[in-house]
Amino acid sequence: MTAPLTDSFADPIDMQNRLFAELSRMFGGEVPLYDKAQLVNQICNKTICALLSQLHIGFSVSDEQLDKASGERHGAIRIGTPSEYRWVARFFGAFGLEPHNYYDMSNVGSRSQPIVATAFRSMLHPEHRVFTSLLMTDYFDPQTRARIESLLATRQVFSERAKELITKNERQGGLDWQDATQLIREGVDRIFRWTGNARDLSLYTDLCDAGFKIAADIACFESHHLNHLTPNTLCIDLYTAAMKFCLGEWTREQFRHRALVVLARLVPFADRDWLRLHFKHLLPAQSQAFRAGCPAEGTIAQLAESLTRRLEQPDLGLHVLDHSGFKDVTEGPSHDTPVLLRQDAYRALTEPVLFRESDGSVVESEHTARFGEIEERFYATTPSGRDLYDRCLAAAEAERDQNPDLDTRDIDAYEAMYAKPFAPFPKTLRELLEQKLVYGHFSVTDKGLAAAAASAEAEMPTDIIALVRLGYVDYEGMRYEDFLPVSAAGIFASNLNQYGTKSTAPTKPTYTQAMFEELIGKRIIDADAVCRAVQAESMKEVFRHLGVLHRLSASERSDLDLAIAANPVSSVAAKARARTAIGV
Ligand code: OOG
Ligand code: NI
Repeated sequence: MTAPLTDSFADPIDMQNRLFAELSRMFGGEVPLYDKAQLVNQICNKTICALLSQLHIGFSVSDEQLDKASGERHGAIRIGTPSEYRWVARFFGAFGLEPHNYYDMSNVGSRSQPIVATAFRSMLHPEHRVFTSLLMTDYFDPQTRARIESLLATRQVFSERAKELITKNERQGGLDWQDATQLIREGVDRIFRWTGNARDLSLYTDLCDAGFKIAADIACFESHHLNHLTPNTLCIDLYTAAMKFCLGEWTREQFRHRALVVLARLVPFADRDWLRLHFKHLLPAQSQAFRAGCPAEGTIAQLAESLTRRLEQPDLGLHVLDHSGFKDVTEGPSHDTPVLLRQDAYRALTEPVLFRESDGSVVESEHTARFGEIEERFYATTPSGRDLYDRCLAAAEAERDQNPDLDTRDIDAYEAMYAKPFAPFPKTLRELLEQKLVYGHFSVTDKGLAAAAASAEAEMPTDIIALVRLGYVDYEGMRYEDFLPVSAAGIFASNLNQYGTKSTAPTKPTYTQAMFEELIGKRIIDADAVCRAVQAESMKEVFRHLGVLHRLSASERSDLDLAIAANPVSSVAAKARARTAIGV
């Protein structure tokens, strides 16, 4: 058999972008509120860009570029059986989406669910991701388990054509655009589509009554319907305020006040590093060419006023649409701590469902699961950064529990209260790197090279932070590209309106990553190991360029080499640089 020329294959990243754009269109067609929320986000993002162009002289973004920068999505799907899961994993494989990190949701205290999961994404500079859960039926008593499994055994989510295309992709090592387009259609029209059709009302009712809503959400439906599809935003605080205003939860005055606060604090916060995080297609050289500017007198008041006017237009009167309100508080770090990610959402909608029973009868009912999340991503933490985050978060949540509705009474006071426990966290990339709380990518500067050529070898420091301070080395943060088990658990809890699901098995099963990998037929990539390797490779390059590699201590050198060797793909650094600019 002769394989077609590789050139004739569609680029998996282009396929990914096409798939997620189509999924987003599908979701918007099904849920009008989702489409409107996109529009609110776009309008808020434009306001932010208007401010950014005054903070960074030379920065400007066309509508098209902004669409590209904000086209990123993450979805969440919940799968019923290992066999279905293997098909899903292979489907994603055709789009260059590989499993990253293991999430054991059966082990998060009172929020536990019968779920283990991983997230599919590209390893470097991911554009999109899907949090993909597997229902673990052995979490339940034998009778419930048998009922769930026998219903699941009779559904066929992947068509024969989809399976053929997936197999063809693996055999050939790619798909041409004709096949790729068909596979995308299979995903959008069938595999991930919400049909509103369900089966076995009595099982559905029994599972819900017994507190197993998650199992009902998975077993009684005919597809792996997306339960949310999350875009990113340039400023989650502005967006959530705008949504609350458009949904009729906030008055004009409340919104305007909030917009002023949020825009004003972006002035010091949205520095060059912030810009690189939020416009991931921007090349370092492009961002370095911008000059620092200062907004003209009255700019912020003007921006807030025109944003308010736009959101007041009838097309954004979202209160007339079916909705269940917006969440009260944003999850994640405080507004001033740029690590990991911050998320918020409009609450899950109650949607009509038709149960088609085995005796041919059709029963009308409803189901609440699909909701509208949004997120803003920041720097990826090292294990010690993550540890600090977990501690700060626990303290902030304890404060929140002490003051249950401060957020609705006084948002400014709430924010100050929530930010206080995060005070130990530095607020700038430079300090975060100095304290080794986040990962960085380092590169030597012209000044560094000149110094290396001019000065005696022994005078050149071998400490990366010392080199940064001297201006010999430049740095970039790495963006956090994964999920947080605690907030994922909160999402299951809030959109199913159920805090956790207790195991009813004779003995509660425990799950391991190795077991899950066996079930899904793929090795899971450790995202942390990739970040550590990228950082180590960049540091080694810097030391080599400055001629000091041999002066590192044996243990420093072996730390770098071990991190690099643990890298799931070789030559990450080379690939890390190969990204496309959007010409901002
Ligand atoms: C999984 C939720 C996980 C997130 O943003 O943490 C997730 C689910 O609800 O199925 O999407
Ligand atoms: Ni999500």
